[in-house]
Amino acid sequence: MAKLLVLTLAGLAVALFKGHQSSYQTRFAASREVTPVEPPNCNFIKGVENGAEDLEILPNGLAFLSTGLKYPGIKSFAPDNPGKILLMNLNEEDPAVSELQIRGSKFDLSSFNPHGISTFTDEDNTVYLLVVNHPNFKTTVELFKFQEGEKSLLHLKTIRHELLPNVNDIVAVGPEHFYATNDHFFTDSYLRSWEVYLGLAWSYVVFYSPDKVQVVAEGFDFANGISISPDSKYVYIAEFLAHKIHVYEKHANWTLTPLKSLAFDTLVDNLSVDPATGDLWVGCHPNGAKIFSYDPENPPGSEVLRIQNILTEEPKVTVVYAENGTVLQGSTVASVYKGKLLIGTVFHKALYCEL
Ligand SMILES: *[C@@H]1O[C@H](CO)[C@@H](O)[C@H](O)[C@H]1NC(C)=O
Ligand SMILES: *[C@@H]1O[C@H](CO)[C@@H](O)[C@H](O)[C@H]1NC(C)=O
Ligand SMILES: CC(=O)N[C@H]1CO[C@H](CO)[C@@H](O)[C@@H]1O
Repeated sequence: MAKLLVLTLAGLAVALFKGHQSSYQTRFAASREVTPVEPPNCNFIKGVENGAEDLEILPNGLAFLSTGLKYPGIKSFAPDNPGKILLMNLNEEDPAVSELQIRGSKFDLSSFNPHGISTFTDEDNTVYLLVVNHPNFKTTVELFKFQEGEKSLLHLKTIRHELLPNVNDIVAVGPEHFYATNDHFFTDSYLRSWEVYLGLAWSYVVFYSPDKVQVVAEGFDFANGISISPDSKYVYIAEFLAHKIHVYEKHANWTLTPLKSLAFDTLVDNLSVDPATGDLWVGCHPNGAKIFSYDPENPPGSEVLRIQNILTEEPKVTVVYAENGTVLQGSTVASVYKGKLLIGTVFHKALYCEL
């Protein structure tokens, strides 16, 4: 009897392990091959060597890039250097990046670990940059005012809240109003960084304003990128390990209701919306397992998708860029400006392509 019990338990353990293994294979797209797709003219952006996890292009062609992310369990080529915010003017012939100086006596530059970024431009054309920061593996959202003439960011405020424990990405809808994805995994707890393998779907989305903070969507297997439609009516959320993009309707009271979801064969990271067309541009990880266990001999690939007509019955999905990591490792974000495509990565380089 005891023997039978042991055998049953062993069987159960094997079944659980197999089940877990196959869910791991699927969630992390561990064995997917990449068929290369390359736009005709792509060049590395000089000066980006330690990732450009997030980027945002203003309607006037100025692009902000967050660089130097240290994410628990993920490769960094410069683990001791603080992160930076870079600026690039896409109207220039051969645009170069320059570092934005950060001003403000209360801001600690040495622990700056920027992650998702988002801008908000008010009626007076003042540009605010909101940056998810992880000083000492905690989460804050930093509010800066962009001072274009001085090429600097003036630090105005640090936002912390118990409903913002491990933020990945944000999308600003006002200088101090934003939606944020809490991915659940960004902490200094070593154990927590392994929970990503369990598929707990404990990740959620929060609306933040100075008066009210509330959970507006939950139950995600790693909520990652978040963005908003040009008419501000819809919020798009990338569910990284479930390979889905969810479309939510946004209400006047800031709550969200689910409208539809699209499934993909790749890990969807950050989303950007082309203000001119409403198309979604998605930075993806075709084989996510390689992101979480970095091997320079077999690096993670990159993939960029364009989604047209997402609200219709038949959205059109195009692979615009795909590469096995020989050129570009671990793409996270893509955005377009006047026929040019900018692609950022977690810890590697950034590409600038003609479409
Ligand atoms: C927010 O607005 C939506 C749509 O009008 C409504 O269904 C919902 O009950 C409202 N929620 C709250 C908490 O007021
Ligand atoms: C990646 O693709 C390049 C060019 O297509 C090829 O030479 C290389 O062997 C591939 N690497 C891997 C790891 O598949
Ligand atoms: C290029 C781009 O738009 N990236 C987006 C990544 O996600 C953050 C948070 O939603 C956006 O603010 C960025 O704009």
